[in-house]
Amino acid sequence: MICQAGVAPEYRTSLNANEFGFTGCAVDAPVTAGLSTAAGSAVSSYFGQSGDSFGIAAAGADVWGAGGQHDDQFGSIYKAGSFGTDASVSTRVVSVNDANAWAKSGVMVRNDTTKAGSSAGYAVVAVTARNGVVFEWDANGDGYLDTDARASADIYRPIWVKLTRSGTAYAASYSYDGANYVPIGQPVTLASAAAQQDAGLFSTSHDVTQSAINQFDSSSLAAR
Ligand SMILES: [Ca+2]
Repeated sequence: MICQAGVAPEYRTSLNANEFGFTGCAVDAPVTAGLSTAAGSAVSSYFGQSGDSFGIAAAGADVWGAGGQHDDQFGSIYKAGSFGTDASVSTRVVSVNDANAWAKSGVMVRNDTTKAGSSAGYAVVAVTARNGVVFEWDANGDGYLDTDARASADIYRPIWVKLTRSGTAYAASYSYDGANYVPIGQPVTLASAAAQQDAGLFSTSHDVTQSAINQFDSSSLAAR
């Protein structure tokens, strides 16, 4: 079992987690040393790892806070303080299983991933369930994503997503092969971004009543 059943990390797989349904697992199910998990303000959030493959199931409303909406509910597996002023974080989103069209999984950067709804320096690049790929960022630094750029993509196949920081500029891109990346929108500047930030994977189901396991592999969470 994936979480607290005493199975060694190398046997924790997202497929096992799926089979066992995550029921009763702790929110802080362990991942390998050097990685952390954060539940954001998600209703439930469960994590699994096997090598560089990860699974996240997170029931949350969304990660979006514009137009009167204030949602920052997600699950994240991340590397604290790994993201400097010349860095990138990427992963291959193998599956986005959640039912809502705006369920999304991808990479997340912010000053402090544990501080949902308040930490600035915040941006994500994600594959959605049925709305292509998105680059969303917190333009005003209030800890909620409020601006986005979108691109159509074949979301029925695995897609790499990447967020790169060069000084104060953050650029998003996606790829089908992990080598040839296509930009999503233009580079942006994030208000109140710290010199060293947290970076990692995240998922939100866009539905507080349900979540599915979303799988990632080929992840690069270390500073470039
Ligand atoms: Ca904002």
